[in-house]
Amino acid sequence: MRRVLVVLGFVLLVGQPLFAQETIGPFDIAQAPESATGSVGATWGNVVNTPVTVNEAFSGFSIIDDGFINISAGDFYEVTFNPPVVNVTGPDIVVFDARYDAGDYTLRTSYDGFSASFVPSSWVDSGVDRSYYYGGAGPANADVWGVEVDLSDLGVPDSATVSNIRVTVNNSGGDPLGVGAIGEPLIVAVDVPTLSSAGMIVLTVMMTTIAVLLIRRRIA
Ligand SMILES: [Ca+2]
Ligand SMILES: [Ca+2]
Ligand SMILES: [Ca+2]
Repeated sequence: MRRVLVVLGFVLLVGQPLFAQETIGPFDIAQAPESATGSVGATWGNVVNTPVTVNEAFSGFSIIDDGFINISAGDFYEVTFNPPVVNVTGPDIVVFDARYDAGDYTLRTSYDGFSASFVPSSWVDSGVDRSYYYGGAGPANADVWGVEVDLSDLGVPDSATVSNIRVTVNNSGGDPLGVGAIGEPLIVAVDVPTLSSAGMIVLTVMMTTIAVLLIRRRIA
C-alpha cells in the first residue's frame, strides 16, 4: 500500500509514464524488442565504427544508436517484444527512421498473422541527431525522426497483446533504426481536468508530503 501511494504521487508530480528507458525527444520508450530478424541487405549503421547484425540493430537499447542504411524497397525487419506490447488507449509504439531521406514503412503484426497493414504518416523530427558509420564509411550526421503508431490502426483490439511487429520499407533508401514500445502507464484513471489549478496544487503538496513521510518511515 505504501509503495502504491508513493507511485501515485510520482505519477501526479511527473505526469508521464514511469520507467522510460530511453527518451528520444518527445518519445519516452519503456521497452525495446527482445530480438529481431529480417532481410535488410548488408549496410549496417552504427554510432561506432563496428558492424551490427539485424538482431543487434533492431533489438535492445539504445533503439536509435544502430540500424541499417539505404536498404531496398520490399526489405523488412521483424521485432519480437517479450513481454508483448499491450494495446492501451492511444499510441503504443514508435517507429524510428534516420532522415538521410524520408523512409516510408508498412507495419503488420503477428496478432492476425501479418494480415492487416498500416502506413504511418505523422512523422516528426525528434530533435535528436545521431552520426552513423555505415558499412565502414562515414560517419554522417542524420536527424532522427519518429512516428507514433496505435495498434488499433493495425486491427488489434483494445487490451489485446502483440508480440511481433514487421516493418517493411516501401521506398528505396530507407534507413530504419527500430521500434520501441511506449509502455503502459501504471495509473491512467486520475481525472486531472476536473481539478482546478488550486486543487492540483493542494493535491500535489499532499501527495509530496505523503511520499516524503512514507520514504522517511521506510528509512527509519
Ligand atoms: Ca536500432
Ligand atoms: Ca493503442
Ligand atoms: Ca531515412
